[in-house]
Amino acid sequence: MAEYNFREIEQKWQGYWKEKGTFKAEVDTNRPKFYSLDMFPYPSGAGLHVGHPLGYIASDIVSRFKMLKGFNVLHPMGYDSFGLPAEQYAIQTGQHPAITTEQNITRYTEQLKNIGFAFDWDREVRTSDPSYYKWTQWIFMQLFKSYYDLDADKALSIESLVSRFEKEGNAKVKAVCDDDTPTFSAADWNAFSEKEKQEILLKYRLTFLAETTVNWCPALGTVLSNDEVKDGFSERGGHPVERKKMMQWSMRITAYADRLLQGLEKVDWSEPIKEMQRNWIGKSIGAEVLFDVKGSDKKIKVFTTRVDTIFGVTYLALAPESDLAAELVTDDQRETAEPYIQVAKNRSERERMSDVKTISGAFTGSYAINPFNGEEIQIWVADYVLAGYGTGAVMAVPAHDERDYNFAKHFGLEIRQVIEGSMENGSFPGKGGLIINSGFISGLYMQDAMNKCIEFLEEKGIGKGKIQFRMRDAIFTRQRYWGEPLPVYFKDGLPYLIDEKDLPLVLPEVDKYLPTEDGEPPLGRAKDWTYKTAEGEYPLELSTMPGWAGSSWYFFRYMDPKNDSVFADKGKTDYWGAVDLYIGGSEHATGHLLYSRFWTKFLYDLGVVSINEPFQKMINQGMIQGRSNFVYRIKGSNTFVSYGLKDQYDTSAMHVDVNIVHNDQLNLEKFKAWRPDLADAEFILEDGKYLCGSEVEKMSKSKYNVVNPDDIIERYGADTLRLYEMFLGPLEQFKPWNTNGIDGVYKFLRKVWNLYHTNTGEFVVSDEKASKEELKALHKALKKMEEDMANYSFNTSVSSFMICVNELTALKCNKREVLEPLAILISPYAPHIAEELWSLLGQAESITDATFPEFKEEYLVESNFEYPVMINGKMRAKLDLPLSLSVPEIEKSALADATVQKWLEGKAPKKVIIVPGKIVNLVV
Ligand code: ANZ
Repeated sequence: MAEYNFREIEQKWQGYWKEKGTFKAEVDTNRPKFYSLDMFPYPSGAGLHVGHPLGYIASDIVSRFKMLKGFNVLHPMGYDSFGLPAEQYAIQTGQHPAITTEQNITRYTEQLKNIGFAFDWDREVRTSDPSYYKWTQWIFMQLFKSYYDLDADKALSIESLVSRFEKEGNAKVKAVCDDDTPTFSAADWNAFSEKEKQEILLKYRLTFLAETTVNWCPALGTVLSNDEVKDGFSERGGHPVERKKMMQWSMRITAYADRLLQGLEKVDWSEPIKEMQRNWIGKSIGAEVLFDVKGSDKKIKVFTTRVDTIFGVTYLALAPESDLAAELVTDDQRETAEPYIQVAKNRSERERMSDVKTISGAFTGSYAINPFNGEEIQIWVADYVLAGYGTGAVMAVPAHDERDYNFAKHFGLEIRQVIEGSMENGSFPGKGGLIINSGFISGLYMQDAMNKCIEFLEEKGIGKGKIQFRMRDAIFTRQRYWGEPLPVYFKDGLPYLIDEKDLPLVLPEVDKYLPTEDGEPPLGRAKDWTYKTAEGEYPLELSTMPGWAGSSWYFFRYMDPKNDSVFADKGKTDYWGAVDLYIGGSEHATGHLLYSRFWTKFLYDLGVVSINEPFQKMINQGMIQGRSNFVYRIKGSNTFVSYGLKDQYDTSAMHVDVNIVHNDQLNLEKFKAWRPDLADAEFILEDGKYLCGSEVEKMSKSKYNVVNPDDIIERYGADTLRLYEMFLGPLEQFKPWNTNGIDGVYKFLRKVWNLYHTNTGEFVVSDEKASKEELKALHKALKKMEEDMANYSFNTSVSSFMICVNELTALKCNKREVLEPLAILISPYAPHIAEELWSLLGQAESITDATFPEFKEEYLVESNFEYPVMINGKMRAKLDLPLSLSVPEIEKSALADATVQKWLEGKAPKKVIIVPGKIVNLVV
């Protein structure tokens, strides 16, 4: 083979890896393990574009590098294959989502295989496969059968809770449960009916059914999670989202809030992602205070982080959604308050939160009593108070809280300063923290004052210290078809689990993928969607699980993907442990990454896995943006002007398909063929070319800037694609896909090829010893690779390969001693060409079985020095001498040199001055 024929080479080695099972991973306790994971894709209909494989290439390089370093590497790939797009498509076309999904997966797999990833394809998982979701359902069942015990600080079985209730009731049980859980004795419990008992247990179960306010998207016909809603619209499709109360399954993720927070300290993730999780969890330490309502037995509970400001409270404010708000409206306030409440209620919290400019609210007409000083204060309803946070009510301290301050200013309410520094003079809440004119806490500092207030509250039984989390329980159901059915049936209106032996509960067939006429989810259309027990036949749950269910534990399934008796064998999960490197987008910061941490901690509590945190190290790759190209049409004509001349005409810019532009030059024939209306297009060229303008934008079909990896591979090969994606810049950075530099990368690979081949294309390497320069060029690159791998810096390694290959080319190096390690060096990045060269070098095994060459510092130190030889103050010669020579040895070599002898004209120098490592000076 003469030329670098990437097509043949890549096909050959992809075939070889498949046939030999090169990347098959098995437990091997003699070797250290390395678990390298990519966020698995949702197989969409559009296929992969060049942005998708960026992270996969990086993790593949690390995986291959670790293999060369002797690690047993687990590097799997699979599909997150339940989800909305396939279902939307099914609604439009009637095609079963399973068929669409299968087609998309086939296409994705083909595209991924073309890139030459070191995936162990035998471990592929698909979340929509019944053999997979059997275990998603199983995990759901375990959550239903568990509660969170605060004394044990872990999940325990509901059975153990029931036996405590039987013996001692629930007064002493410290567990996470619904706020409205009643206190009962053992006698009460034992006297409860079966139905009553089940209702109580639902208040404790880690997954439970309850009426919840949800984000309802009428256009999509489903509930969405908070992270699927952006500014009041669905993230997918951009449809309006409303707040609505519905019976929903939830997951009590809040039970794990503290552990989710603490666990962040142990993982190696970027600080911004950790911070996003911390904010999402939102731990606040404060107090709850009960206020009496004047002339009523109603009470208002507020949550405050600054109970020390209690003497500065000038009004209370309630969320518009709270039932209490409507109840407290007095007759004389009805006319203003009621219409306000109606309007405010229908604005979602997010909408209200993002709209900080509009201040609106209304006085209810009722008064509350401050328990610290007996003062009567007005009760308002206000937009800025969120129903779902704390207690949905605030004690307002306008002097020290910005939102209260703005509200009080707007409505002319009292602003009373009780701490040094106040909003009135631009001081932030409680700066200084010294309490002034505040009854029994005057003269104290913030923390002491708070402690004293809490003591007072607890003594009087009107409040307590309270830790509040912003995070809510996660809603777990969707009124959709294409998801996991919940393994639940209903008896007397209460949910029960189906028998474990009946798993998987397979998704039934339906005639249409739409809700039923009575607004039930699509599963309501299924025939016989019932569960038969010895006692009778019961209806099954009609909602399905959300998108995040299957992706919350897939990393365990990869360890043991075919197991039918457990979700993954403990021996295997123990061996592979946590993911050592997780690469994926930062858009999952608060969704997937929290849910999977939650499920991992739960499985840990059950004792079925030994790890507490699933992802030890994570890198979030930046998005690859599109680089759009433009042509400029003279207005009202079909003539297009080249970029450099466009300002001389009145033109409008038009996106042009980047695939018919090369190095910004438009291919005129392809342009004419692109669309019928362009067939007779005319051009005004510059230097005989039509040059396009360019701009960086999101990669999208509508901007004609989508680049398909298949096209790049067809033209340059997968190795070029891999190197080029890494060469674009640091992995974490957002960067445009700019094909202009790709030729250079392709040429680099040809240069690599040519090092091992003669001009006539013969493979020739010599067994001669390599020179110092040759070894130096190689070892510089080896050293750089080691450093770069430790820092996950990929673009810099590509540059160092280029330097190395240029140096070796200049040295005309074809020594085996250098070219063998060179092939190993580049193999993680460009595995196909490396394998080919490796086999040409006479190696029988795959290059992945080689050992990464150790770099030796000794090759990097300069061993020789080029001495300038000065004769009577003029530089007359240069002498390349080892630095190890002594002064007399240097003198001897200098005097023996032919050029020096010529200048000395046979005379002996009068004076010899030698500075080792610097200069030789001769005076004659
Ligand atoms: C009095 C006060 C005085 C407050 C002061 C702050 C500063 P974080 O830190 O986010 O937990 N708050 C409580 N519940 C609320 C709700 N449902 N909607 C809107 N605001 C609410 O915030 C806690 C603080 O936010 C609480 O402490 C309360 O105002 C307000 F100088 O109480 B504070």
